[in-house]
Parts: sequence; structure tokens; C-alpha cells
Amino acid sequence: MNVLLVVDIQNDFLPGGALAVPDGDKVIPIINRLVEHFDLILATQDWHPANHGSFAANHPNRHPGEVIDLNGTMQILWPIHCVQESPGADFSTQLRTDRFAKVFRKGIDPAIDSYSSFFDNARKRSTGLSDYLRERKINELFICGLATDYCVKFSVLDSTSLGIRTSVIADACRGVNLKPDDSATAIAEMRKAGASIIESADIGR
Ligand code: VGL
Ligand code: ZN
Repeated sequence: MNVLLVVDIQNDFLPGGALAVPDGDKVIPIINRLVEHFDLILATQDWHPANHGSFAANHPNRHPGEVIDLNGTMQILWPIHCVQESPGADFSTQLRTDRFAKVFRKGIDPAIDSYSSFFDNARKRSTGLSDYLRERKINELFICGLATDYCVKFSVLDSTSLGIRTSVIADACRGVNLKPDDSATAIAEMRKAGASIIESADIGR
């Protein structure tokens, strides 16, 4: 069984959104084709309460891009984004979600961020994804989505560390690139951790 994980294709990460990933919308037609070629499709949603500690606005005199210690974990501060039940947290209406078997939500605890689809940034709490995969004896995963340098990267690193054979579909990902080469660095890190870096054209054609 081949399994696709679609990470955070939400309005706030798309052009016009609160934390827009440059060209983030370009991955949508690619992912809409990919879903035809997988047996099981899983997805994640960044799903923050309004008082989330990753929002610069929740810290006096702090601005997006600054780094703070949030309860013992290094935290980059972001604009307010993907607030639970807000339109910014919705999947894009352009995205084919009809084949999503299950959506895992993350970043729910205001005290800690969660870039990875598996665990929060302190690796204390699970989203349920690792149990879901283990119960179904799934040990191979294809990952795509937003953003290459945050949620995709940390999902891939947790996936390989769990012993899951992991492939990143590079052209179906885009990065925030706070620094211009952050995505390239992230791809190199993922490869070094044992992930295969592939292209969407390698799937189903
Ligand atoms: C993400 C920054 C903050 C992501 C989520 O989905 O990559 N990045 N929250
Ligand atoms: Zn977030």
C-alpha cells in the first residue's frame, strides 16, 4: 500500500494568507494529480488556538521572525496564522480533499509549537499519526506540502527516525525561506537523514 501525507495546504500558507509561502499555490495542481496515484491519503492541518505561544502578537514588544525561549524550547515567532475554525486554517478550496482518509491536527497546545506531523517540537506529545501508521503496519510514506523548511522538514525527520521509509516529493513542496537557501538546506538535511528526494513525475507515470 502506498501512502501520501499532505502537509498544511491551508489558506494562511498560500498567497494572500497570513503566513504566505512564496508560490505555495503552485503545489496544489501537483498534489491534485498525486492523490489519484496513492492507496491512502493522510493530511495535516496547523490548528492553533488564538492564544498560541508561536504568535508574536501574544508576546509584548515581539515581532515575527524573532526567536524566543517558549517554555524551554526555541521558538521562531510568527504572524497570527491557522487559528482554529478561522478561514485561514481551512484547506484551499482548490485542493482535492475528497480522498483524505484522515486529517491530523497539530499546534493545538498554546505552550508548544508543532512543526512535525508526528510530535510537538519538544517531542512530548504525539498527534496520533505514528500510532495510526503502526496499527496499519505502514512503514513507507511519501510526503509533500508546506512548508519545506518547517513542517515538511520536521515531519520527514521524525518519519525517518521512526524507521519509516520516507520519500519527499520535492516539486510538491515549497518553503518559507526566511533565509533564501533555507529550503535547499532543508532538502539536504532530509536527504542526510535517509529520506529519498523525488519528483512528482516519478509517481504514476
Ligand atoms: C508552519 C510555521 C509556523 C508550516 C506552521 O506549516 O510549515 N510554519 N507554523
Ligand atoms: Zn503554525
